[in-house]
Amino acid sequence: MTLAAVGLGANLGDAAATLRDAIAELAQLPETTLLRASRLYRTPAWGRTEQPDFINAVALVETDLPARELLDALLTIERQFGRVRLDGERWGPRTLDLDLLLYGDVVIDEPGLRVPHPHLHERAFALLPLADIAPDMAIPGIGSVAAIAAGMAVDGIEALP
Ligand code: PH2
Ligand code: MG
Ligand code: MG
Repeated sequence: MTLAAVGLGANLGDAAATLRDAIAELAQLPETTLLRASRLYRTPAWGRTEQPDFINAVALVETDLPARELLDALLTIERQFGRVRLDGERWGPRTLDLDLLLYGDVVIDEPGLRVPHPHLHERAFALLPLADIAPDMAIPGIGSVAAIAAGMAVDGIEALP
């Protein structure tokens, strides 16, 4: 069993409803138990700022799926929710984005699969919800989630009621 953190984000359509439904889908994954889900947060777009605010959350699962199979299952859920990937587009608006943020304390650097997520430690929109549900998890090579989250600027990020 491996503890894995999955980041959820959306900024097209009814993003909050999409995230709630996607969390329910994570609970249905084979060989996987959904342990906890964070609150939903409204977050200003990061990286490419001229797009609508995102809704973000993080889910914590326990899984027997290998990391690559878990990732493939996440991409399948993205497509179920209408995710379209445009050639060469990076950080654009999307109906649903599911990112494998952490897979235990495993470090993987393969084409299409990098864990820990390479930007996790610099993204408050992922770290804040992760700190809600797994403050003691380690980002391998960087530090504990709580310690990194405590040093982040959180301007403009707010938890939804
Ligand atoms: N995802 C991105 C790029 N920028 N900004 C916010 N606030 N939330 C996201 O989920 C997000 C982003 C690429 O995956
Ligand atoms: Mg992403
Ligand atoms: Mg992604």
